[in-house]
Amino acid sequence: MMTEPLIISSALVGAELNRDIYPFLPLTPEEIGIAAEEAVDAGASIIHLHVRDKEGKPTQSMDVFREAGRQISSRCDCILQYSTGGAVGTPLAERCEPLALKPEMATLSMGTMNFGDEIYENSAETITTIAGKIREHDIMPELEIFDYGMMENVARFLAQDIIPKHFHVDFVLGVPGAMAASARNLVLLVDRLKEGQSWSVAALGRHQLPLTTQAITMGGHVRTGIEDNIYFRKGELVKSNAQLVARMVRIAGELNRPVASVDQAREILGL
Ligand code: KMH
Ligand code: ZN
Repeated sequence: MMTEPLIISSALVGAELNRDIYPFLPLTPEEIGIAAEEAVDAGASIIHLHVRDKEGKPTQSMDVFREAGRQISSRCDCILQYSTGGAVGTPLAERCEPLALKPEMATLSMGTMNFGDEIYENSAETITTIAGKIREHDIMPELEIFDYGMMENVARFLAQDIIPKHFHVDFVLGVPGAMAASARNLVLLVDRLKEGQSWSVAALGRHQLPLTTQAITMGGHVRTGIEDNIYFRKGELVKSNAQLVARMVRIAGELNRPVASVDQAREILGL
């Protein structure tokens, strides 16, 4: 409902950027820890995490996730949400590695899709394997929905008891080749949810600002961060993840939507 505190998730790193594209990208576990602390101080309660190896390339290595998680947790309390998506083409076994660390949350992409010129593979086998490990380690999944058809997969995998009954839904809109980041599409997707289902939106590039604002007014939650958008406004690069979080907090304030503390976020999500 409208007055439910707003959960802000901060997607700090992603798997698609590098320092040539975005010079302020946090890469080492320590840089990631500092970026997370700044984002949480600014109002984020979930940290959506990807990590990088020593060369700055995306990795799903459990060791690097462990160290990044340690760097974050030593600086601030927040809900750690580890990616199981990795980068396009990351082998399934590697995608699952961070789950053994039992973060409070982990992502679960609900279908195969075009990802620009590439294919982001999430076959039934992949979903079943990742969901199995999420269950084994008692982690709350965030279902990543990039396209409307993925909602059919949610229904199917729920009916087959493959995904847990308790989950959060994140609509990731605007990936080239998948569902466009339009106001109408967000309404369509939200209408497909069961009453009371928690959801958020992550929209790419210039769509991040209008769609997250729309989600605030619709009673949903938001994901912001440079994984999805590196421009604060046209021609001006984002300075830090915290800068994007702070703007969400300001907009929520103007719309009379309180921002959730980390404990409130845990309560809302039933963690
Ligand atoms: N990097 C994308 C191919 C997730 O974090 O779970 C997949 C992704 C989804 O970012
Ligand atoms: Zn991600």
